[in-house]
Amino acid sequence: MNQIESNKQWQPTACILCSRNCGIEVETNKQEIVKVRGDKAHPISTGYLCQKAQRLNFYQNHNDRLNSPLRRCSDGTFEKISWDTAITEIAAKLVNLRDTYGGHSLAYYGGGGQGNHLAGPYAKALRLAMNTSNYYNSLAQEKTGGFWVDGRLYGRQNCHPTEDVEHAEVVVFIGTNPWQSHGIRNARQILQEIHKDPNRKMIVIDPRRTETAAMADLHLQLRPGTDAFLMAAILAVIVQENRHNQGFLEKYTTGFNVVYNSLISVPIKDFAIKAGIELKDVYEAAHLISEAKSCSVRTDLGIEQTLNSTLNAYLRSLLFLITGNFGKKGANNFHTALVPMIGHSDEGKKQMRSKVTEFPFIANLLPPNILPLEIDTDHPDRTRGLVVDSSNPIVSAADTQAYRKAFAKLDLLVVIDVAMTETAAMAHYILPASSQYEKWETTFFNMEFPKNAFHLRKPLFNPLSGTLAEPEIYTRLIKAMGVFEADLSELREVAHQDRFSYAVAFQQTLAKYPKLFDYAPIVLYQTLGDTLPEGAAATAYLWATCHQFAGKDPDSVHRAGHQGEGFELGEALFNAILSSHSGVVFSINEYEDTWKFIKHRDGLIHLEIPEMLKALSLLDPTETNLMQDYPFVLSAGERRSYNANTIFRDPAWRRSDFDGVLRINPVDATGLGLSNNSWVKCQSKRGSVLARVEVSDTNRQGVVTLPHGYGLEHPASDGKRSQTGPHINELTTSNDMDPIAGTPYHKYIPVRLIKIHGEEL
Ligand SMILES: Nc1nc2c(c(=O)[nH]1)N[C@H]1C(S)=C(S)[C@@H](COP(=O)(O)OP(=O)(O)OC[C@H]3O[C@@H](n4cnc5c(=O)[nH]c(N)nc54)[C@H](O)[C@@H]3O)O[C@H]1N2
Ligand SMILES: Nc1nc2c(c(=O)[nH]1)N[C@H]1C(S)=C(S)[C@@H](COP(=O)(O)OP(=O)(O)OC[C@H]3O[C@@H](n4cnc5c(=O)[nH]c(N)nc54)[C@H](O)[C@@H]3O)O[C@H]1N2
Ligand code: SF4
Ligand SMILES: [Mo]
Repeated sequence: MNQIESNKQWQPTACILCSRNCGIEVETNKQEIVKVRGDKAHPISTGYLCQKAQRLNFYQNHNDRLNSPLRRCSDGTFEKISWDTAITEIAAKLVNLRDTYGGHSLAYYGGGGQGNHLAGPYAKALRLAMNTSNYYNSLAQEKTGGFWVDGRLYGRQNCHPTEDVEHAEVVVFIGTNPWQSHGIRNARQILQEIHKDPNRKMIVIDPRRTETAAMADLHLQLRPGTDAFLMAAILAVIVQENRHNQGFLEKYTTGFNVVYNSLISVPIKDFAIKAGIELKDVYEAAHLISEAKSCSVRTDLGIEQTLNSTLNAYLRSLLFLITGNFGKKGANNFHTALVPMIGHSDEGKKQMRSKVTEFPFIANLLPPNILPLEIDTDHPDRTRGLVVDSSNPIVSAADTQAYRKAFAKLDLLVVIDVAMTETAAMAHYILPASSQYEKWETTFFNMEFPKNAFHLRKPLFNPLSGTLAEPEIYTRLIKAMGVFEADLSELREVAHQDRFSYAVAFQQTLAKYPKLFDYAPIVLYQTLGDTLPEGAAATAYLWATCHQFAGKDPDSVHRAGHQGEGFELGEALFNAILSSHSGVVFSINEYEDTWKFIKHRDGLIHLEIPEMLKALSLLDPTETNLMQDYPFVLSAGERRSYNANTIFRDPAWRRSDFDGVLRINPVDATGLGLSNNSWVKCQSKRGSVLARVEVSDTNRQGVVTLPHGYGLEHPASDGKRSQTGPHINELTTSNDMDPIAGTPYHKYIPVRLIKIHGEEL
């Protein structure tokens, strides 16, 4: 690559700190990002950004950046090795494990964090070379219960609804704080718009009076872990008062009668008491939702990482479905996807399961909660080799202790990351990746509807010396494993002629070597890639993707302004994406198109899910979930102004909340003799962490909260490593998970608090 000159000009790129991936413009100086502002030309974020983006240089430059492949020595230290040695040794070990114990002895974890998804198809090719389906990902710490429900409702687990919050008359936020977490586009701007408009209403269901809840017309500050009760009570009011949308239900759904019979018998008052919500507020919520011209329901971790996670996903879907808020403006809708990131796992006879715990795959994923159990056992089919990319499970998955013990037993742990993470520190081999500002990159978190966009980012800097981009790492590994042997020289030549001839030759090559189909992204990388702008070879598979998408849905691509028919349209889309700086609208749909995305043969939504109706019937309002001696519920992993998963390692990036305070209600604090800046030991049945106290009347009594993304180690300039803030997954356990989806109860951890005196610290 040519030297990318240090540049005082504003250059477009994206923020990589959360799934929004707002378009930004940055000013750089040598390898530094010195100024950041919103990019008005970005088709979705249109200039929006939050305070965190200003700190991006702490991601690009810090003392924990990796700059050489490392191999663990017998004394536990690491030695630098060459790329060739690393690739050859890792490939040989993967092949050996695969051929000795079977592909199922290998697993893959992560693969693209919040903003680096370009390598996804290459990682998939590596899994094929490893001959394994074992794929663990943080999405299976949150969304898989929802995917499972979607599979039943709509026919496939990748039929994924999104929320048109922007145009909804009534918005319901359940277990999410978009003011901080930004799960919706331009969150603060849109929340302000709803808040200021007297004709629109916002309902928030959250045990904390969050920044979002404080803006709501109706805040239902429920007891943690009781959403299933509260949502069931709201649904019951709707059906008892005949407020469901009969016309919609008849036209678009089946199974409502059975659902009706379950809901009609819900003891509304008992459920409201269980949730700690006044009956009149349950009725008000039911009335607001059912009377709205349009209503959109947006949910997130607060109902996913807690009791009844999968049932919660079902009930939240019923909220918008039985009121007919689907397939129209301001409601919930499906979205398009240029490169789909959600898969589908068949249930029934063809259902795939993990080998040791026999946990079923959902959306082709296995939940991180079961991984320690899949490794740390004598079972002959246990997991023995693991590749981790863009993830730090030692900190971010439930049960750090179980993870440490299990990872120590692996025959092979390979970590691909930009930084020396806690997970990398346990690896046999560490492979240093170029940062997201040193390579072509993109996000697949494009979940907008009816207008959806894709942003391919160009590098701002040359790769840090010693690092490689993941597509190159995967390609080298796959080749060294000996599974990819084909003479591509002819195809490479044709690539330099014209794209149509290339398309024909590409098809012919795949027909000649059918095995190559699995490795198509690599074929494209190594042939068409040669003809793309400097450094952009890894984007070559997007050419095929664009053709596929334009072939399937030409109308939406035309509406997005791309011209031509057939092959020309695919070319136009790819060329637009490749040459654009700030992102490209690739599809514009009509709201009614939503119905085309349903995958059930009858084209209807199947409302009846027997397992969920059974779970609903088993909800017992007299049951107490708290454990003796652990009187508080800890919600572990709050999103705040200065956390961003484990993406930033240098604690200096924070402008406030330096050690990640534990928030506690004033009444609870007084009872324990705590005040601001007191220190407590927060103890669960699994472990304990120390935290500084912040007394806050935003918390419901009995609920304490700790932030996500702390507890990371980072070296000071003298090389000495120290940990900042509480490492919350010391408190969580593998077994505490949803029975269907395996999602952890991070937001429902019974704990006790012990005041610590200065001298004990
Ligand atoms: N600042 C910041 N933003 C982020 C991230 C980050 O680390 N920092 N991470 C990103 C990621 S990966 C994700 S998945 C999203 C998550 O985004 P959110 O889910 O919005 O974030 P959280 O703060 O984890 O949890 C949401 C809310 O759930 C509430 N809650 C806790 N228990 C319950 C309960 O029992 N019932 C209900 N109804 N609510 C409950 C909490 O009080 C909290 O307000 O954020 C993304 N954005
Ligand atoms: N207790 C508790 N635990 C939680 C949560 C909670 O609320 N409570 N939230 C959960 C949720 S929702 C999520 S999504 C997970 C997130 O947890 P993880 O899946 O671990 O993901 P990140 O924290 O985003 O970690 C990203 C990693 O990618 C690396 N990275 C950054 N850029 C690149 C790159 O270009 N290439 C490579 N190879 N690596 C790169 C970073 O250095 C970092 O190590 O945490 C989960 N854990
Ligand atoms: S952290 Fe998220 S919302 Fe904030 S600027 Fe970055 S991408 Fe946008
Ligand atoms: Mo997440």
